Amino acid sequence: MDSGSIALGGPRARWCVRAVLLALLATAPCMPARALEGAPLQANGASHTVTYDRYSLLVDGKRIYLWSGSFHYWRLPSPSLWKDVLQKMKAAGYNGVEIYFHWGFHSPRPGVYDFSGIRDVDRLLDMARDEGIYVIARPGPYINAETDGGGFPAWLAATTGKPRTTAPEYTAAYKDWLTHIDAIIARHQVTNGTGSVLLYQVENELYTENDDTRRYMQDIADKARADGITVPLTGNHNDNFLTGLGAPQIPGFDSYPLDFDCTQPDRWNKLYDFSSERMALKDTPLFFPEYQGGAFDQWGGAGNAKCRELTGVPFERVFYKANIAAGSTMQNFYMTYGGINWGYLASPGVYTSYDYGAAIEASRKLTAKYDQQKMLGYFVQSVAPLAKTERLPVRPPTQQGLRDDARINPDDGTQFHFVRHADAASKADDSTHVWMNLAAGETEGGKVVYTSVPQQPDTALRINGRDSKILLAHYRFGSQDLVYSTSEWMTQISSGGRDIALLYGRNGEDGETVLRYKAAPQVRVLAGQVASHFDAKAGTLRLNYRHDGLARVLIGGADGTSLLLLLADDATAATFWQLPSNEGPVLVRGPYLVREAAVSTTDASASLKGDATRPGELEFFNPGTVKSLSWNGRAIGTSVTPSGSLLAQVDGPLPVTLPTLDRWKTHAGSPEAGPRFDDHTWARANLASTKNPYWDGHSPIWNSDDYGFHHGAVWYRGHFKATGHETGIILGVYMGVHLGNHGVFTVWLNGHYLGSNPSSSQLFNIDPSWLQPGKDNVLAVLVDNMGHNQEERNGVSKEPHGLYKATFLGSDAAISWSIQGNLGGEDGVDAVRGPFNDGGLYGEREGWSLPGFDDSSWKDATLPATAAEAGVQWYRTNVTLDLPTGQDIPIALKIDDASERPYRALIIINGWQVGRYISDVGPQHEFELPAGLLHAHGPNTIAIASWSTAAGGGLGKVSLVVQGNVITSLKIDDVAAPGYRDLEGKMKASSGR
Ligand code: IPT
Repeated sequence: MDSGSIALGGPRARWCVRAVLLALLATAPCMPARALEGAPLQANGASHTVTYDRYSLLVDGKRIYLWSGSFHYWRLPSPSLWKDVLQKMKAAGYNGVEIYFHWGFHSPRPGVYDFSGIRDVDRLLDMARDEGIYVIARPGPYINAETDGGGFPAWLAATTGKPRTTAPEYTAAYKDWLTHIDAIIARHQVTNGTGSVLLYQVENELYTENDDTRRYMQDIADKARADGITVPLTGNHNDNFLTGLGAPQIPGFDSYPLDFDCTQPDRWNKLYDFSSERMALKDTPLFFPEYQGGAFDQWGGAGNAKCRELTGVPFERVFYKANIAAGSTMQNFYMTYGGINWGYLASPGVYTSYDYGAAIEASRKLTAKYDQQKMLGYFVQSVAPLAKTERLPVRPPTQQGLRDDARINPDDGTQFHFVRHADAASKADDSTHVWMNLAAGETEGGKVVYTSVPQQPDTALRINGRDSKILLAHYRFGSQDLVYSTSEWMTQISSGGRDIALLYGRNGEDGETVLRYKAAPQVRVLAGQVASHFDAKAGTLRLNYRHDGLARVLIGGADGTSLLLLLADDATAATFWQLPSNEGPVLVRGPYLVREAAVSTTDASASLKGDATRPGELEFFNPGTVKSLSWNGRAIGTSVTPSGSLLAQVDGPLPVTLPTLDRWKTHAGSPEAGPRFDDHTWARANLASTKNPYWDGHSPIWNSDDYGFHHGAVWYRGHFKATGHETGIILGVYMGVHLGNHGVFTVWLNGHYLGSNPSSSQLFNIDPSWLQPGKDNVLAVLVDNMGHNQEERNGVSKEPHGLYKATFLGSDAAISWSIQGNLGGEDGVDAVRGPFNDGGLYGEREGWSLPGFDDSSWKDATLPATAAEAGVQWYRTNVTLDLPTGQDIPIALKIDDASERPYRALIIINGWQVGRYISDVGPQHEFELPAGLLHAHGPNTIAIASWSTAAGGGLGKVSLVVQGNVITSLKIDDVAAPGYRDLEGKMKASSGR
């Protein structure tokens, strides 16, 4: 959301806490394995300070630029992969990760909390600490996030009082949640010296500011403090809760400038300049808790590729740089890795993939957006003066339509010029000169002396289309003094008088870099074409070149210092990796990903770990004394290059072919539709009252949430004594209305199909020959559940689900309803996979989805299949995989239909529901099977429930597809979960059989 300008009240006290609650540390895990880059964290458990002023956050008094991305562990149900995502983020220069903790994901019923297995957030926070990445903790209680109920546990729907207020029942419920989650967060705080939690967010985008919500916000803050949270409290409430009661210490602005319509990926909205917010903030940095990192997609939407295009590299360049230009030192991108809405995690409107068009794909593959993030991430981490800047008034660029927003570090004079089209969306190809005050402070007749940059005749700075460039000037690094560069700065590393700097630009565009030297330095061009010119009077060395591949210039100063300048084009810059090591940062070029670096000074070796997609070069830039390398634990041969680097070769992965899925077992899966089905163990839907404010008032209550059936499909069976005059029945069903409704319900009378309806209410005609006058007749209704609404306002997350209206035409026969959803309701049989995994289809209740279920009596089948009638049909197959070890091979299950057909399907891998497919809605066809749920070495069970809402449905072609293939150091453990035999007893007990 773009924010209007804000007015701030009285000054907020600068805040500083040294944690004294060392008692809390009793259960704290061991100390950080590696120090955080850019923050002097010691691996000794000593407490640290987290403070802030109007420029930036400070850890132990040292400024940091917080460059962070959102990641939801609950959308990646395989803990080994959490490490993968965190390592990938860290490798791209992120020093922060923003994490929503999902109340409903941990609490299947009141008073019960689960923090084990895929819910082990202690483990997650340990990983973040070990990877050296700060955490912005966001425990809600409300989180939104396009998840069921916006993260509220579904059981909250059966409580009184409006959520996100001080209503007593809600207050008691959320405080209990906070007690549990705060205890975990508290023991991972930077301030305790035991973890990397840096900030704690209070609530989420609460835009209703009144006396009650102020009290509510303050209650959450007080609760956090009482629970031992000592890091600064932050908010993302835009213009709300800025001062006074309930105001978090560091307010924040969420902004999605391109919003969420991915159907027109070329459409840009106006760029909102947050400079005025920056100026208005007197005591806090300009913080973006959520700046657009992609866009979620909706049922029937354009697909994630379009969302990635909409929010692609040009968007990142122009908008993220504009935020830096506005003076922000705290940016978090929502999302950096999106993941999947496995099970029933989605809120109404969004489908299984929550890829979000983010920098890292749901399959965990890196994208061009990631490369761009990396260039900026390294820049903000490596150029320390950026964390404290003021606006610098400058002369506008020579070319009209371009602007230069400049900033300066008031202490050391480092300048940053941000050059782009004034109309951010302009696609003009412009060339310009910018004006720089190169001798800071120097004036002529009282006027600032400006130099036109670039200085080389017949060259210019090019802004071709939706682009933006940050030009660095007056920057001292290592033993060097940069006057300016029209290439962009990616990073530098230094050691003992030797410096290496990496700069980049668009392929084919000119670059000019000027450095200061007292005496003529020795310039050796090692690669590429670079012209150099030393101006003895000015004491400057000017280099001119065109960005193309990688140029290398070695510059030896008369004083014995040396600088290796690496001048790359964008694509080449993306092949560089900077990693922290115990001996300071190292720079590596070549592989797909470098995850870890460690240096041993005793044997002058470096151990590198990472991923490669193919055989190729690995180059280690060595400012120190490293002489040998290992890659993923094995020594690799090296040669020394003229750049002084070590060059080696790394292997690529072995190719893989996946088995075809051509042998299926099948069984009909909707016996509830039949007249003789025995429903005596089902709950009678006869509650006389509900606390749900949205129930329309009539009794008895049929809302499935009131019976503890919160997720997935629900069956209703209604018995009635027919008069014989029933000519039709009007049925109404709640299915979640937010963002459009793609729910459906299917109806049978005495086993005869009456129809399906995708909207809330419909008249179904009754053929008199289907009735049994005077006898027991049965209506059967199967209802899909698209999830609980997010809680935008008025308690709408509590909107009921399931049947609400059933009225005969031609008869007033009374119907007595029974209801059956997921087995056990809130007391589900499978605590490991948890409350979002199972719905109420017959096969889900009978364990047909589980590995180890004996399907030998089922019929053989091949796919695609066409259903002769409406109903549910189950398919199962077993696939044994033996993928090459030491490789990470993301695999998806793909469903293809030649054309849209009336059916939807649940996709279940080894008992984990990882996909909801709707043939006639779309758009998703490929469903990630997260590694660890899918066993790379051993048997796998795939189960698919196909629900034809009319004849002519049926399950399409099903195949496994490879989404990527890397050789890797990542270790992926299978996620332990029960099979059929483990749950058989509990299932029988729960179903009353
Ligand atoms: C913002 C939410 O805070 C976040 O949880 C997520 O839902 C995001 O939107 C969209 O993906 S709310 C803002 C768009 C009003």
